[in-house]
Amino acid sequence: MSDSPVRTQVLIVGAGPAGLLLGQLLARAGIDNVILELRSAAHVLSRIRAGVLEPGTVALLEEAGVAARLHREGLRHGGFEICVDGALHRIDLQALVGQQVTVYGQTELTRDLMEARAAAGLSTLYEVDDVRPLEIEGTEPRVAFVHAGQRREIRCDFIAGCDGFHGVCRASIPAERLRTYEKVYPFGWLGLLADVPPVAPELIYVRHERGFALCSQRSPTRSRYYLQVPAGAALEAWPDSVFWAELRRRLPSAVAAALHEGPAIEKSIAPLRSFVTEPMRHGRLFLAGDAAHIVPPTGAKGLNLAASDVAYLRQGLGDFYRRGSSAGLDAYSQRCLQRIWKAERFSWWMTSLLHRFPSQGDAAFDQRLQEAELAYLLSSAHGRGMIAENYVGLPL
Ligand code: RFL
Ligand code: PHB
Repeated sequence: MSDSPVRTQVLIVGAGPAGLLLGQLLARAGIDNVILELRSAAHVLSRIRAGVLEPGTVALLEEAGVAARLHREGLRHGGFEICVDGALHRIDLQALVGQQVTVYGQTELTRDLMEARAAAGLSTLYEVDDVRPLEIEGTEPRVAFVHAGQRREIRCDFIAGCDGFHGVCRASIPAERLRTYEKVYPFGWLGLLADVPPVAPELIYVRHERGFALCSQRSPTRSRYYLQVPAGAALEAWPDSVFWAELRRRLPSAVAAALHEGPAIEKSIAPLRSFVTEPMRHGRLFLAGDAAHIVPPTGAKGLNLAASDVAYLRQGLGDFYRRGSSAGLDAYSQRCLQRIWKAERFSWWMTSLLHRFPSQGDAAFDQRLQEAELAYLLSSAHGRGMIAENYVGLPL
């Protein structure tokens, strides 16, 4: 839909998973909302990102009424492998914590949410420009933007900033009201998507002296692989043949022998960073998802954190409209941040444990500690349990 009312209850900026999921949940609670998205729907769907959903995220998608295809096509995984020195160690999620994760691409999830939104006749404006949240400190905020060459404004009760790390919402909060925490890693992930069967039934996280690698998947016929590359690496240096050869070198020989190669249908490099903004609210503007925080992808937490922010925000807004209570909205930032910092810790820790840090060439001590920590964790039921508990997601 491309009609645009002049007023709505919640104006959502960004049609990524956070914005779309919030819109769907609010609509089901009878709360009117409009989404403004900078890019086209096709562009949003072309971004290949997350693949692993926690059970809590799946439950939220069920509540939003968008989980039918996910249940049909998503792959339920009861464990994953960590490969150290060529040996595979299985983290048995089912046995350790009695839960599974679902492997289902962010692209598919986004498509399901977009279709549900269109079917419900909810208003989404794509390719909007120059989005500006205004009067966020008062009780009548509004958002100005340009759509189809025309300057427009929508008034609202609340603004949800779901516009990702590079969005405008965080930037529209006075800098002195925010504190940010950031860590940039000296490497990135080079990802390749190909229509070949996955090399193994479950994901394999590989620690290797040449650098980290990850074998993931999207379906029985589509694989997603990642390689640690130095920060600033150029995509041109990684033609498909070089990618496959390097991946083989980082895999144990029995796994490498089972690898199916095929032409990349997508290939991109993502820098790795940890980032948190505090607080996640200013006046009537609430930040959710990547707009407020970033984790390195090693723990598979980014999309899942976006979903838990949305769960808290939906609750706060629901209480406001149903009962006239602001308590949930007032507690929003703190509730989110408690969970976020635990996921930040886990993601940083998994990243530190499995990647090769440039300084390790001479800092052999750090490398030995990394090896000792891995050996300890993998030999300890408590160690494996800690990994499993975090991987399936801490309670909301
Ligand atoms: P998004 O997806 O960035 O969506 C934000 C949307 O806002 C739009 N936007 C604007 N709209 C209007 N006006 C503006 N001024 C705007 N500026 C931006 C953007 O166009 C976009 O459509 O944020 P959201 O919704 O918070 O979702 C977050 C997730 O996308 C992200 O956390 C995950 O993809 C992270 N992630 C993973 N998360 C997991 O939970 N499990 C994983 O396995 C996983 N793997 C990954 C990942 C991220 C990766 N990359 C590329 C960073 C693997 C990778 C490689
Ligand atoms: C993915 O399939 O894209 C994926 C899976 C697990 C991760 C990160 C990315 O930890």
